[in-house]
Amino acid sequence: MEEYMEREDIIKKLESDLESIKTKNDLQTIKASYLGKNGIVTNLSLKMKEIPNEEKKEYGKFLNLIKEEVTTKLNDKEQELDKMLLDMKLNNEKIDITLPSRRSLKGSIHPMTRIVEELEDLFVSMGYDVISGPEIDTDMNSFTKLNLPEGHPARDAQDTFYLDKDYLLRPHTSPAQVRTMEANKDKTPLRIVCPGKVYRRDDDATHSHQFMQFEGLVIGEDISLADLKGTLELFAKKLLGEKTNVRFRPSYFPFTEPSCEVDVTCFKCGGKGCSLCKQTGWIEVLGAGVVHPNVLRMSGYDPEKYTGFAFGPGIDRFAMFKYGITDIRQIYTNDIRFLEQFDRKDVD
Ligand code: 2U9
Repeated sequence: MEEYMEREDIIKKLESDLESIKTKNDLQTIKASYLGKNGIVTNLSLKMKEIPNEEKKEYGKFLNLIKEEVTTKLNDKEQELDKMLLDMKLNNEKIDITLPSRRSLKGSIHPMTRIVEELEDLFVSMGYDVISGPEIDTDMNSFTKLNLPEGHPARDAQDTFYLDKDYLLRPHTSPAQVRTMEANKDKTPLRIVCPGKVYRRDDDATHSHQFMQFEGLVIGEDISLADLKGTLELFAKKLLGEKTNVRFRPSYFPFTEPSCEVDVTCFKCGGKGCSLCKQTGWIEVLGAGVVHPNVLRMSGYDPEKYTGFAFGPGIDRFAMFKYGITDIRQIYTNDIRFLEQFDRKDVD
């Protein structure tokens, strides 16, 4: 009877101990004070040796009962605590599904990519292949094989980014065409266009270190200046509008002979004369010409059998004209407010 009273007291004390706890750590402390090394229940077990033999069985039953009761109460409290902590966590992480969602930023096609894709489609429809090449290339592919002899001003380190004496950041995409000619070994017709970034050392208000070119090269039998004229007229009308006129002025490039510079009707004033075209009605858009026999020979094409034409526009200004971009830096600085305008259908 005495033992049963003691059991009730222990359970009451345990209940009151458990009442105010808030954390699992508190629970661990209480568990240790009942079932741990010097705990209340553990000490009761140690008393067994003092109990007379005839009462040992009864005391054993009492010990089992109290251990079971204490363990159950501690486990119940643990479950209660787990539930409370989970409820608190869920409450803190509650999402109000009636709130409007945050706007997620959508990608858009960059204006330069649009121009490149439009030009690629046009030339692919005329039977050209689109090729590419490394932006770091050799002095040999970039100059020597294009008939630019040593000592030519364009080879000057003041105009070109040299990495060492043999390697440079390509100043035009022409070395990629040289590579394609050499890989094709005299096979014709060769019709290729090569869009890509090129690098020059001039950087005044109207030039940037890096710009985008879209060079083209055709090699075959009986390819003439007339083919070049027809191709570039089509190119200008498709890209800038059917009313666009084209004019050819004689010029000089080491890799083409004869060479010409090509003007188109001013895209701002339609040919009347304005500040953009300096009142001339024309805008220069590219250089072109008939491929020099030395260039054909150096990359494995027999100039006695084949002729070719090449052209090389910088295409940044086409994007500026098409999309009404007034500052060329906007093309390269990737300001999201600028770029997201090109998501709209009406820019096409
Ligand atoms: C090979 C042979 C010939 C590519 C050509 C031009 C004319 C030209 C520059 C002028 C100003 C581009 O924007 S710019 O810097 N280029 O005028 N480029 S013909 O001729 C080649 C290319 C590859 C094998």
